[in-house]
Amino acid sequence: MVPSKLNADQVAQFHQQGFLGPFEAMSVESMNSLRGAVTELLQTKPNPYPEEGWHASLIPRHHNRFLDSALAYRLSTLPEMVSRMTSIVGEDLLLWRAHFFDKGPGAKEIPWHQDYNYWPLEPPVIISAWLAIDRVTRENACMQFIPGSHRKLLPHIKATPDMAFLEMADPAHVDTSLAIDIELEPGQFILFNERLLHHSEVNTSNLQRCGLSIRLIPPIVRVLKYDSQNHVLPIVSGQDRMGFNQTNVIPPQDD
Ligand SMILES: O=C(O)CCC(=O)C(=O)O
Repeated sequence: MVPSKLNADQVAQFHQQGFLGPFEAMSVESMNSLRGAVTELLQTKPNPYPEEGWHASLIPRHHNRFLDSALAYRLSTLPEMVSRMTSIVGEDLLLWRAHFFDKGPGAKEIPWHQDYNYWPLEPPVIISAWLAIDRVTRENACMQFIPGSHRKLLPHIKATPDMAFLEMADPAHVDTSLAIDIELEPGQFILFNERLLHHSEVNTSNLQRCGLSIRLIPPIVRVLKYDSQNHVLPIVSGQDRMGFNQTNVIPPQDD
């Protein structure tokens, strides 16, 4: 089956709100059947093990596992997701990063932030998808968005120690009364812009809350700082006509 594209109205809606979705990348049953394998993966160390400490929230076991795991590569490149992402940033796309945000009971709050603030990309053009591994609801700290907030860049300041990140959007500029909950079933995903304000609460439930954030860039974007010695960007759609980034990689294969 040919994977779905977005129509012009949907692309316009994405530009207006800074996000779009949810959409289904795989059925609830299919995602549930992979849950055990994801848990096992997140317990293994990637090899080589990247240096730590360059970003407080990025646990190496959760970061860029598409480089060493066929399962993570598959989840990061699901056709129904990548195809819709091409509708927003064009047919040629590289997989820059993928990170499992695996929030267990008691996991810290992720502060309000715009991803743009943190990223070593020039120009900072990117499309993100957040793919639900678990059922994510308000109860287990689903992501929250502020629609339309991508139209303004906000100052980011040092985060308070109770937060999962080192920097956060200055609370004086964030109107949390506008926040909406992004509740998703396993296998659903939401697309969002690199400037959209987003956040998630402390997970006060006894439920795990895992999602995979997938970041694709068009090849006109240059990565200014790689995440680890083995960080390479697989071409996941079209071709790389620029050659700015390291793309020469054979993705991990299922046995
Ligand atoms: O999973 C979360 O709660 C936050 C994820 C996030 O900040 C992101 O995907 O950019």
